[in-house]
Parts: sequence; C-alpha cells; structure tokens
Amino acid sequence: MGNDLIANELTRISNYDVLVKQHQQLIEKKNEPAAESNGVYTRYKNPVVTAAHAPVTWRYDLNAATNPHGMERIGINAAFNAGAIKWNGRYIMCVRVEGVDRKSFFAIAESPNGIDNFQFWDKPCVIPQLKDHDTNVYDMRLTLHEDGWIYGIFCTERKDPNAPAGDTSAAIANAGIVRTKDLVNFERLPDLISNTGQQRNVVIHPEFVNGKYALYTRPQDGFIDVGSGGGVGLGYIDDMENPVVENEKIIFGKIYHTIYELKNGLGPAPIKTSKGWLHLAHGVRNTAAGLRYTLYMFMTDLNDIGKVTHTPAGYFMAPENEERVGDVSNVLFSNGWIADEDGTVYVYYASSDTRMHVAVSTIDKLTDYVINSPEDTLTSAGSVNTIIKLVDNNSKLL
Ligand code: M1P
Repeated sequence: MGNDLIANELTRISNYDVLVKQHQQLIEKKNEPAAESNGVYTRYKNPVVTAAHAPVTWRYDLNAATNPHGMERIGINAAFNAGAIKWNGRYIMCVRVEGVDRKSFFAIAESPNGIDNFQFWDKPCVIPQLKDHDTNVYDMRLTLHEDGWIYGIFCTERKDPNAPAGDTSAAIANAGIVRTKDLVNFERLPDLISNTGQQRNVVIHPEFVNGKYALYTRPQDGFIDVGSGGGVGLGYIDDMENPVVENEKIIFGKIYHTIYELKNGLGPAPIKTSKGWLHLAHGVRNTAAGLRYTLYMFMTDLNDIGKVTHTPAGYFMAPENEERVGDVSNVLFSNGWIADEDGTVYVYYASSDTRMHVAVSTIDKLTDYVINSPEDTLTSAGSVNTIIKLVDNNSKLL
C-alpha cells in the first residue's frame, strides 16, 4: 500500500507525515563516488541500505487509537549481509534485516541504478519452515541457476540440543535452501546434508558441472570456531530436493599468517569471465582487538572450478573510516555482487554487521587485479623482494 493510501485510510498518528518525509528523503538521497580510488574499485559515499531504510509501516502502528503516543512499536537494529542479483532490469538485494529482538530475517530491496534509491518491498520475505524450525536465519546468497530457478542459500541457526544444561548460547549452523521464480513465493527445500560438521557461507555455483549442482561450502567444527575444519569447500549434489553434498573438498584453505589465517568463506556466487571464474570471499584473522574480517578475491579455472589459478596477496577491501564501527566492529562481509551487461560490477558489502555499501568496478579491472597482482610469498623477506622487483622495473621507466 502506498504512503498516500495509508494516510487516507488510517487514522494518522501525529508524527506520521514527518516520519514518511524523512524516510523518503533518506531513500531518495543521491549517492556519489568517493573521491579516492585505488584503480581497482570506487567506493560510494553513502551506505545503500541501513536500518533506517526499513519502511515506516514495519515499525509504527499508524492507528492513533492503539498508538496514541506515536511510538515506534517494532525496532530494527541493522540491515546488512545482502545477497544480490539483477532481475527484471532492477538491482535486487535480499537483505539480512535484524530486529531489536536479535532475530534476522530477509527482505528484498530494489534500486533502479544499483547505487542509490534502494527501497524495501512492502513486506519481508516469508520463508517456509521445516519440521525443525529455524531459530534465526541470515546471509542469503542469491544465485540465478541455469536450471531456471533463483536459489537462496542461507544460514539456519538452531539451539544445540546437546548443549549442557544452563548453556543458552550453544548453537548449530547449517545451510537452509529455498528456490523461487518471483522472490515472493519461496519453496523450502531440505537443509543441506553434509558429513563435515556445521555449515555456513554455502553458495550454489550458477552452472551445472558434469550434470550436477556444485556447491561451495564452509565446514566447521563449532558454531564460531571452524576448528580443524574450515576453508572454502566444493562438493556436488545430484538433486536439490535431496541435497546430499558429496565429494566435498577444500579448494581454498586457511593459511598461517595471511588475512584468512583463522577462517574464510565464499561471498556471492562467482562471476564467469573469459579468463576464469572470479570469486569474492571473506578472510578472518585474530587480533588483540578481536576478529578482523576483510574481503579478498581469487580466480578458478573455467574448466575445473576446483582449481584455484590466481590469488592476489592480502585483502581486496578492508573496513575504512566509519565502516570500522558497528555491532561487530572491524568487519567487512559480502555475499552479493552484480555484473551488469556492460561489464560494470557492483560489489555490495556490509560494514561491521550494521549497514550495506556499494563499491563499483568492472569485470576487466577485477580480472586484471586478480591475475596481475603479486601473490603472497608468506614471509616478510618475500614481500620486500616483491616490492624491490616493482621498484627496479619502474626505475627503467623513469
Ligand atoms: O560477525 C561477522 C560475521 O560472522 C559470521 O561469519 P563467519 O561464518 O565467516 O564467521 C557470520 O555470522 C556473518 O553473518 C557475520 O557477518
């Protein structure tokens, strides 16, 4: 229902007009590229979706009889970790919206240009429940699969039934799976069945591989700690209605003294290029100030998606300025990007588990970055050698 209709049909709370005006101004705020760019991508100045983007009708009871003080009845805490696809010419994000009650849910926001004017659809997504209900759901990856469905794979979290009495925080994470043709009606498929412990950051590859569905996984021993598990895994499924993942192998593991020393996980589904599959992932290291999540990229072989062909050293993007602070500070996380027909790539990333941003690049630039940036030598002396090689080459040009 449009804002005008709501105004006409309901007895308005006193501050309704102000709320709607402020909300509309926020949504319509023009976004601009930031002044600095490293040549690989350009960040945009304003976050593209925040908690404040949640529609007024989700938060306020507009009936003066039941809400005489015009209070916000349902608070929204954050809007982050969104999956993304281009669909019917619109830039679509499936946002992880988190209420003040700590529950996350999914809601679709769409924009005409990918950089601003993101507006939530009227209602959040209704995800059908299995017999074993989800307690919390988050971080949906959207993939347009060549079988014709849009798949949404997300983390479903439930209380650990084996937790000792009194432990009210132990949880079990697994991959929940839905598919849809319209992003409104979701068909729930069984949760992923794997033999490698808990799962988060599971992503479906957009094409069949030898007639099978290919899934990137992230096996983990515990809910937070990946333990002896971890790494980006790859396995295969015959039938998504019976999603048993087989032959799961780690294709990108944790490595000592890197930005993915502690754990890592794939972001969105990879983008196909003439040189290979472009991947965006997050890497986690520990610091005295807690975990630090950054984004990194790598490429896999066009004909063998389990073979990593290029890995630039270090991170692709790390939290900067106000991105550093939020509910879980020092975190960048991405599970959505869109490659446009003209080669533009919109990287949607969340900062500090709080808000969504966009950085813009192109397939050409990202491919060049991934193929031609030096790899990690894994030692300080090696890093120095890499720099000296560049300086020597440059000195021939000066
Ligand atoms: O709080 C940072 C991130 O932590 C988790 O990521 P991972 O599974 O790699 O540890 C997720 O809960 C993610 O949603 C969150 O942004």
